[in-house]
Amino acid sequence: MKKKIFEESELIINSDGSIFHLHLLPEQLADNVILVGDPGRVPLVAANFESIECDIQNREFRTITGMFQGKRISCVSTGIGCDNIDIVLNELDACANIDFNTRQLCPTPRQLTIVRIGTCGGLQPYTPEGTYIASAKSLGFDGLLNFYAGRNEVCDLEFEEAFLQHMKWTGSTCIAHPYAIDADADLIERIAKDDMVRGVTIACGGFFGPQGRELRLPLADPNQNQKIMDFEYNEWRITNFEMESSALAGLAKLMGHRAMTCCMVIANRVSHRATPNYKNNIEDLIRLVLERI
Ligand code: R1P
Ligand code: URA
Repeated sequence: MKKKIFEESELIINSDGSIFHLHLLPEQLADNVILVGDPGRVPLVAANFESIECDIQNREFRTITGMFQGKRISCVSTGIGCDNIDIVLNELDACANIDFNTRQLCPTPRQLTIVRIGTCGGLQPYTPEGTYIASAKSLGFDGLLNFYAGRNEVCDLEFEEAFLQHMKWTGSTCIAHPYAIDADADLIERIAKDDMVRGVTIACGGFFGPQGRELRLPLADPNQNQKIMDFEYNEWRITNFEMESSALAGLAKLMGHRAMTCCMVIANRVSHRATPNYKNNIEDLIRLVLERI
């Protein structure tokens, strides 16, 4: 069978041979990848490395590859949101699995291990500020995974249906049709020890309305957050809001990579408290993940 060629418009490669947005050469990508939202968090992760191989930045995407306790690791910033995760995951996967010279798939698939370290909002009394939450399951309020074939084969359709019914988001009152997707179970086992709550994370396409924050604009569903906090299904409860875990878990699963997200709670929506100066506290979470990845 003739091998597929990825055309110039579909796989955009810069004149120096690097991938379009990340500016990364395939050989600069390690098998272990830490994703962070804030580009300023990349040097914080890399401060733990014993040696640094490359430090590349374009737009909000900064990558530092280096060695940590004998493991080669790339730390990449994604900026904010699921749309950026689409760019980062597709470009990392292209670096790992497409030969940029021939524009064809590499003969042997390469699997990446990807852990996102982020911040989030806690939704339960037992997830106060400072709690580390590993997203065993994510509910995507974004529509990203719906654009890819195979979405139904990797998603938990019963969970999706139970959530929709509970929210009463049906017919003309349907605000979103979230997709439910599990993180890589082995990776969760390895990274999420007793110091992390294993939970269900809602990944939102926004920080305000989609997370039930009401400033000047009223919400379409004024009871949204209360219903989310009350939702229970097979002993699962929704633990937190952030903005990337669903796209990461979903795309990684479809591509054959192992991925998960763990976040530190910086605001709790039950107690209405927040810790905006979290930068120092997240260093402990970074260290835990580096040691366990
Ligand atoms: C919003 O403030 C951002 O913080 C969270 C959300 O997912 C969103 O990206 O994650 P990061 O701290 O990784 O950016
Ligand atoms: N990140 C989010 O997406 N939501 C929060 O409440 C805090 C951090």
